[in-house]
Amino acid sequence: MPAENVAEADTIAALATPRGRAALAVVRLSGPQAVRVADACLEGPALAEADSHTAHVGFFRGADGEEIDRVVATVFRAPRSATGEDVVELSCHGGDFAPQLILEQLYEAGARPAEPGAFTQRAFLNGKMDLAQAEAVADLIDATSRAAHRASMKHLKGRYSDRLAELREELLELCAYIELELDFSDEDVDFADRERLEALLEEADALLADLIGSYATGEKLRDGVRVVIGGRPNAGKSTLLNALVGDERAITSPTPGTTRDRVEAEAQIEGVRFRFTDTAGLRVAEGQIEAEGVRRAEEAIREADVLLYLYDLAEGLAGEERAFLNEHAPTTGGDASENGETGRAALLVGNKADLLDGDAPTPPTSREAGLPHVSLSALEAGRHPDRLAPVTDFLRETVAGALSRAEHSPVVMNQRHRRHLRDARAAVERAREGLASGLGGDLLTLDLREALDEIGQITGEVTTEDVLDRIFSRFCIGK
Ligand SMILES: Nc1nc2c(ncn2[C@@H]2O[C@H](COP(=O)(O)OP(=O)(O)OP(=O)(O)O)[C@@H](O)[C@H]2O)c(=O)[nH]1
Ligand SMILES: [Mg+2]
Repeated sequence: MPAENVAEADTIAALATPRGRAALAVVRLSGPQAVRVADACLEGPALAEADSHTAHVGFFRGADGEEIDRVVATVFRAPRSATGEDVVELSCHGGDFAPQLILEQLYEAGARPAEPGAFTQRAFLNGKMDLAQAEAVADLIDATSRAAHRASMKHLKGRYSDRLAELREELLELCAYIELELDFSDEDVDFADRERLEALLEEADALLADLIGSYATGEKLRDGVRVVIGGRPNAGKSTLLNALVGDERAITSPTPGTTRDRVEAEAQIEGVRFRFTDTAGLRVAEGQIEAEGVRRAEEAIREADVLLYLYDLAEGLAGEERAFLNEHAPTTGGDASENGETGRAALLVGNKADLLDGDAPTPPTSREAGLPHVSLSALEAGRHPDRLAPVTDFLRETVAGALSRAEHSPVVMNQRHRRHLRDARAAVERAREGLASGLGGDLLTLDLREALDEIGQITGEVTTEDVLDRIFSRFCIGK
């Protein structure tokens, strides 16, 4: 079980804020000796007598008695602290020296450097949060968009854990029914109402499928939506990329074949992170480098969540482009079972609308080559971002389902969780089949116990030292 026995835990210290120039920095201490170690270095307050949740100003002194900094020490007594142990947080001045000198002195006085995630690990071991919530702390720190931040905050508050706990309860209840039936089998008492069992298993199966399916959403919230801009040379792909990210990231020129390699840039649209890739124009290449560029472009299109396929309105869409789109364009619900409402999508964008004098731009709802179709002028959109609306509205649309889902129910953002959920679901399905084919109760409970075990590994009810070490090593030091 747990990597660190709470009773034996020593006292750890680490810098909780980034190094470098800043107004303040925070050094954290946690463990049975936290107050003693801090007191040994402080002049002024006597933390040993301080109440929990109180702050004290004092001078922090080095080994030779030299004043290192004036600090505020905040005391949190076990178990009413973030880690469940005695915690002292020292707010000192930022910069490269004061926090480091303070840390070194704390190590001298008996604390030990904290491993990455050690504070959160202790919080988990002391029952302050479950494993899924502890992982949500790491996700929160890593969040690169408002949407990802919001989803991890939900996990941190325990909504996801509650859902898993309910499921676990139901499965436990099922197991209990069946085991009861086994115990009394001599007396021929049928405790387990088969229909109720079937219904419960079906419910568990659906819930697991739903959570597994949410991973496609979770991945997009966590890593951003991959949008690839494809099309023939000179269609205006690089111009569109620059307009979308509001920066001259890619070189544009009237010479076809300007972009040779992928160019990546990011933008946040309504709190969602979009990762745009501009690609080499698709055509029969004139040289080896361009051929490689075209190969990379095709690869990027295959991997994209969203394809923006650009063409020059004056030239129209060529027959071979239609054929290419037919074969390669991602379509909504490509992988229906796991992609759910966040399926891959493609938009056809007729570009250089400014050059078509008189002709009205294509209405946003029209379809072409089986795809939704809009038109715009990427060149003008670079100067007037509101003219990007036909494209940004579509991008927003592709994640609207994902976002509203994230608002209302838990979204799995973690690969480890997905693995356990899949294994749990496989076990539940085996149990369902077993039940249908009249399998014995003892074999049924084996499958159910396995499902329980898999779910328990997500929240940390069932875990091993290795697993914990791996999970917490992802964290930053001081967290
Ligand atoms: N008038 C007009 N010109 C545009 C528009 N979009 C792009 N262009 C011009 O078209 C030319 C090609 O644009 P790029 O963005 O370099 O085209 P590309 O698709 O990236 O081309 P490759 O990298 O060669 O594949 C440049 O001279 C752009 O200024 C537009 O909406 N209107
Ligand atoms: Mg280009």
